[in-house]
Amino acid sequence: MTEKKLAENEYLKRDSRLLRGTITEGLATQVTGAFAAGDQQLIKFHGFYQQDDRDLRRERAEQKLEPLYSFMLRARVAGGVCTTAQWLGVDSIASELTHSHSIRLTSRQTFQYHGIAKRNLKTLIQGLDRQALDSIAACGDVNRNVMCSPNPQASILHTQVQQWAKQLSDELLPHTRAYAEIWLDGETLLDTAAEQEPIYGETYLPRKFKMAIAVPPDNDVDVYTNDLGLIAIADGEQLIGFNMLIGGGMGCTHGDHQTFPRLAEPLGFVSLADTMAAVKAVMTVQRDWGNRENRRRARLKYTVEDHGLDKVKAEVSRRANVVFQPAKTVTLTNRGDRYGWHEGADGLWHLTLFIEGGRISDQPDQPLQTGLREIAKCHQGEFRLTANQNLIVSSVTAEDKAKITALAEQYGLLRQVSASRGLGIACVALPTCPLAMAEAERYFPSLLSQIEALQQQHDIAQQPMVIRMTGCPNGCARPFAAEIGMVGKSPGRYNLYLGGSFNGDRLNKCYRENQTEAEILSILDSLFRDYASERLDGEGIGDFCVRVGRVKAVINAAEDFYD
Ligand code: SRM
Ligand code: SF4
Repeated sequence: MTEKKLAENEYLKRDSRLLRGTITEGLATQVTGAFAAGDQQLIKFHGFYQQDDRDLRRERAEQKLEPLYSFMLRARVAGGVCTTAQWLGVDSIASELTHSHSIRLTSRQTFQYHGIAKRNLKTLIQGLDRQALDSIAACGDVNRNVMCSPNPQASILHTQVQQWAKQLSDELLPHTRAYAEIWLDGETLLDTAAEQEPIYGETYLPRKFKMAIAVPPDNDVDVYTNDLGLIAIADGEQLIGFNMLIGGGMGCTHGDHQTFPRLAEPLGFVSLADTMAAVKAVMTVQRDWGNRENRRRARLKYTVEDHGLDKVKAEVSRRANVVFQPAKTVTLTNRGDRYGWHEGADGLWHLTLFIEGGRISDQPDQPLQTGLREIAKCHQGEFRLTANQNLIVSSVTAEDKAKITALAEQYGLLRQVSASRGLGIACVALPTCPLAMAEAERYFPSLLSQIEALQQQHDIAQQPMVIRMTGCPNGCARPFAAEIGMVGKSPGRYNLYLGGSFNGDRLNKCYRENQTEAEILSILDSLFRDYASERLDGEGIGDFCVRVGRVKAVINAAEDFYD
């Protein structure tokens, strides 16, 4: 029998000596700002990507210069919790060691730096290490940053769930010492043959793996879009277990109907005692059954589609020695973050700030980065990053509240935004993302202003709408789980998706392809007009689109998303 040809990355991982490759040699080479092609894949497991400024590509090529290479590094911050002391370190690293000088909060509760020169990578990673932060497994074919509902004001349960996010993150880390060796001057293992990766094995997972924990009634982490979602189940204020869901993901490729976004489906309820074993079993089933030939079909969502949920569930039960109970009844109603001050169940106060596009930099009208730095200097608590690219100044005592409010006002951090803008997310896209087909972060705010004007015109400005934009169909701002999604097709053109549910439990569907700004606004104008006059009491715009037949409901993604 001839051996199946695996995806190129499989051989790279196998031959990398547990993620070492020739990264050390590449780091020492000064003739290029880049790493060797194979290492460019391996560095992702260490938390960073090679990029170049796409705005400058043509100019550099005309000057016969190599692209202006730099690196994007993503940290791992389980559940998004970072002390203010850590933040000060994170902030000074941005100023000293990146060209962008900014910090970018991501849609998975962590932060990224853009514009790091190769020569600064090691210093930067060591700087993070001094803050007890790292970037290992922030990217690559491993379990990524574990998300959890960050709103500590809502209930005591959040503390318990946060501990679970941390525990899952720690337990599922790769065991390779490559990160410590290369970046932290750890002792070099001469005989790497003896080194083991107990969960992952030498070829790690077939693809990235994502996990999130939601605390009902909030679905602020978009739990259904993860490979593995956990919904916290409590008895009173005590966490007793989770409804476990598997097989979610957003990424797809325009024109390739073998790929599609999908929402996670329930396996059932697991007690706390069984949770870790069940999570590990899901990961090892995906490790062993996932598609290693075609990376476009390699996520757990396709393993579930191809083998069937029942078969995957039976194998997970067998490996974990867990019997899933029927999923408990829960209702998720909220999306997004609750801006402003809120008192927590523990009597402490939490201030949620709107950070447009997650970008933390100083702008003339809003010195955001300086403002957060000043708050971090005088507040001994935490900053919590949200899955909507926002930030919570967390655990403030009643006595300190006035001081924090004054600073937030002084630096223009208390920006009031419309209900829809407050729910909006856009991915990074241009100029750094190599996969972007159109703008997102840089363009979304101005498009939203025009959408807000239409909402006002039709007297529906108070109606919260989940509107999201990405520069390509990889789905980094989870656009297919929005009520209105816009996905880049080419410069200035987007596919428009309608009909997702407000709480994120139904995908949207393509309404029109390849639309210009004028075309999008014209469609929304007529949609908003109809919605204003025909909507039912409490009906969201996504549900409306489905009820009046603008789009068909997507019930089964594999069958309905493209039909
Ligand atoms: Fe993403 C690739 C940015 C969340 C699906 N994503 C990328 C890269 C690294 C481009 C690349 O491969 O070279 C982007 C870097 C842009 C830049 O310049 O910074 C990128 N993704 C982001 C972030 C920063 C978007 C943001 O604006 O916040 C998010 C970082 C999350 C984090 O902290 O870990 C981000 N990416 C997501 C999400 C949302 C989520 O996870 O909740 C998704 C959809 C969910 C999913 O995974 O299905 C997502 N990113 C992708 C994909 C498609 C994966 C797939 O299964 O097809 C790619 C491309 C790939 O992996 O080949 C991708
Ligand atoms: Fe880049 Fe596409 Fe992700 Fe946006 S959705 S950051 S354009 S990969």
